[in-house]
Amino acid sequence: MNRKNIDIMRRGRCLAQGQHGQGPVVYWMSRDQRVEDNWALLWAQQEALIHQKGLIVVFCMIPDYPEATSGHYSFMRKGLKELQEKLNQYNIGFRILEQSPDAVLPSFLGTIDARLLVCDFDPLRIKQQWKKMLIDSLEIPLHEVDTHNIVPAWIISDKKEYAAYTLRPKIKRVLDDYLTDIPAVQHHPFNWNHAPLVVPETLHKEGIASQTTEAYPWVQAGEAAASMAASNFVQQRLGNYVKTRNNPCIDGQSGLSPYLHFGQLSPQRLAWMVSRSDLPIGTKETFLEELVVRRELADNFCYYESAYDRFAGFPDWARKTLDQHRNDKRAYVYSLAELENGITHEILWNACQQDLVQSGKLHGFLRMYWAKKILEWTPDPETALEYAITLNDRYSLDGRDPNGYTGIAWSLGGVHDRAWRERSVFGKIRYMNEAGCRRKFDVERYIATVFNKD
Ligand code: FAD
Ligand code: FO1
Repeated sequence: MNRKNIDIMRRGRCLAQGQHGQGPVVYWMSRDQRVEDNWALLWAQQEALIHQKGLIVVFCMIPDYPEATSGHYSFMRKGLKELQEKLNQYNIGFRILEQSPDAVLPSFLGTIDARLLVCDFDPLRIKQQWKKMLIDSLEIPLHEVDTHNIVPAWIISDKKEYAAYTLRPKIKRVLDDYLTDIPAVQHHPFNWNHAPLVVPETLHKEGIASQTTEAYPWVQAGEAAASMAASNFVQQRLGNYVKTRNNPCIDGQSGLSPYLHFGQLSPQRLAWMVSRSDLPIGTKETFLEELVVRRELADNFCYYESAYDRFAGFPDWARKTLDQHRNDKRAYVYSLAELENGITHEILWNACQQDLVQSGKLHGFLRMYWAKKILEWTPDPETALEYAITLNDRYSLDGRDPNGYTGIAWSLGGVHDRAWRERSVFGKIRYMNEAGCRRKFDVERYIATVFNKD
């Protein structure tokens, strides 16, 4: 086995044994919607090459992904359309199946007598459930490849980590070994000699429709745009990241989270580009702390904590302190509709909400303040959690992601944080308010920018 094969092999695992079919290898793509820098596709291609089989990628498009809007689907579809064209150039088939994987994959795989099924890794409940059902119903082997984390989530830790300081040393120990360049996918020499693949109707319709109305003008969908945005960030803006990333009035963050969420950009490629750049080590480490440690900590939380989006998922100390302050009088209580419409008494919060709704993004620093106020202004922590997740998932282009559930659990429930000075409603959960924001950046300028966009 050569170095490339070994590198591919350590990114995945076998989820279910089975009887190999005679047909092509199938990669059921879900979280990692890209051709380049995709260990799951490389794994599937390696299997297909060894056994001289065709290779096909399948995406199961469900119409009702939780809290996803037409804008989110449009962004995703544009990326998939580009992906299909690219796969075609590599002689790799592509199919969109418009049902959930557990409902549609077994019969599809049976029809083509698939050799085996490869899937990408995702800690979220919906994906775990789909995989469980597939394990029960498939007769062919199912392999899973983590192409979202640099070190596969099940390798880096076998338990829920307490905080960044417990995961960081585990990552640091192996990062040099895993943070490699990623081999290129090859033109596939074996045909998938089945019915010709046509552009699925959904891609056609949405591709054309969404060209006229751009829901997110600040970010162009697709793998090529993602790669360009990553290069531009590393070459032109990463140098100022340490100084500017906490100021919402400055474009200091990378803005790459939508690409990472939809898998149009490989986190490993981005980390590799950053680590190889000539920038000062401190700058690189600050960015890699977010991209690698914090992001992989979020996957760790969602993977090992099945209640990642519920009060029960908060640590003991946080549940205890929130319970003790459950009956504290709230100075303001807002409904979901009032929050959604951004009509609270605090203009900064309303500006954040409007920013989120209008642009599909909210600056990382403001996300913490935004979520913590929801805890302060709702009747109980369970309601706060429900509202924060609903609004984040509904409006944020990068929502519906482990980073979102973990960021909200950090803000409302002390996950990966520690106890702070006790106060009303929050108990010992870290507090944030508008005055704190004023100390960090020009609040009036931010508010004016948001409301003048109308
Ligand atoms: P950059 O600062 O450029 O960071 C680069 C990448 O590092 C990010 O794209 C992300 O993948 C990772 N990263 C950065 N900060 C964090 C963090 N705190 N935790 C985990 N990974 C991080 N992130 C999402 O991707 N989707 C969400 O829905 C989401 N919701 C959040 C909600 C709340 C209440 C909080 C506090 C945080 C949330 N985050 C979420 C995490 C973080 O705020 C965003 O990842 C970041 O602001 C995205 O912008 P960027 O890509 O420009 O970040
Ligand atoms: N994944 C799928 O496999 N099929 C879908 O139809 C689908 C829709 C979708 C819509 C919005 C969105 O933000 C994500 C969506 N995803 C879908 C999942 C996504 O690929 C991610 O894997 C998870 O949301 C985060 O891990």
